[in-house]
Amino acid sequence: MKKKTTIIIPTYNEEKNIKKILKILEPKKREIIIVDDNSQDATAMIAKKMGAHVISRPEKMGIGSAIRDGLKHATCEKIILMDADFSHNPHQTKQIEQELEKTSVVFLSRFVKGGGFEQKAHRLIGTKTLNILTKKILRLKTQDNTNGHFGIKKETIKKILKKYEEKKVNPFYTLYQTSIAYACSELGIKIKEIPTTYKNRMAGITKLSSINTGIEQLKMIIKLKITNLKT
Ligand SMILES: Nc1nc2c(ncn2[C@@H]2O[C@H](COP(=O)(O)OP(=O)(O)OP(=O)(O)O)[C@@H](O)[C@H]2O)c(=O)[nH]1
Ligand SMILES: [Mg+2]
Repeated sequence: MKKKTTIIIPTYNEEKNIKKILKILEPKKREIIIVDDNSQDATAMIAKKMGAHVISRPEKMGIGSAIRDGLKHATCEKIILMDADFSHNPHQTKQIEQELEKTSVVFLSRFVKGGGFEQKAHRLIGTKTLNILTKKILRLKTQDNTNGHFGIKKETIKKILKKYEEKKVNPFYTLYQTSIAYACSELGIKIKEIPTTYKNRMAGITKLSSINTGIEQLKMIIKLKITNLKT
């Protein structure tokens, strides 16, 4: 039977999480694309063994470009983007797929009723502040625009990427969900937000610097703000 969902996961040294998460995501039923940046551990090998499609890149090149490269290989009508470390709940996959039967874009939101953020206080404050700034400056209606866990129809993301290409703006940076939210808002594409709880990574260490991500995000929201996607 033809698979209906592609799940794209960027990875860098996630050998302690990858087997468990792929078991839940079921590569037999779904097209799973792992974009691995030359992990120094067994991440790529385990992912291949479990039936995922592994795109191996020569060095650590960042999440945004990993998602861009993963999307180039996605063949299914429904696309889900998420991390490998269980911060994003893999058990919500079926729910996202069901929502994508009815709507084009589904955001998993930590900041709507029923959502949660189980992390240290300083992370919560940093994430919330960045989210509030992002929402206010870009006049977004969605409550969570930086989680990185969402579902989107292939035709919708194609339309959005074409728009960014026309405007010569690269939408693929670390918190790239914001450029999707902004495009939806400007182009009148409805987003459904469903609650989720963001958890501490299950195993392994972080690969991102919060400060660099924050600075990049501030630069990007200014860049997006001056980009008119409506014409
Ligand atoms: N391909 C690729 N994947 C990356 C890169 N940096 C991080 N990742 C993956 O992107 C996802 C998010 O990175 P994390 O290190 O969990 O970042 P975070 O969620 O801010 O930090 P944690 O608190 O540790 O969860 C994980 O699946 C990482 O393995 C990269 O440069 N390239
Ligand atoms: Mg993480």
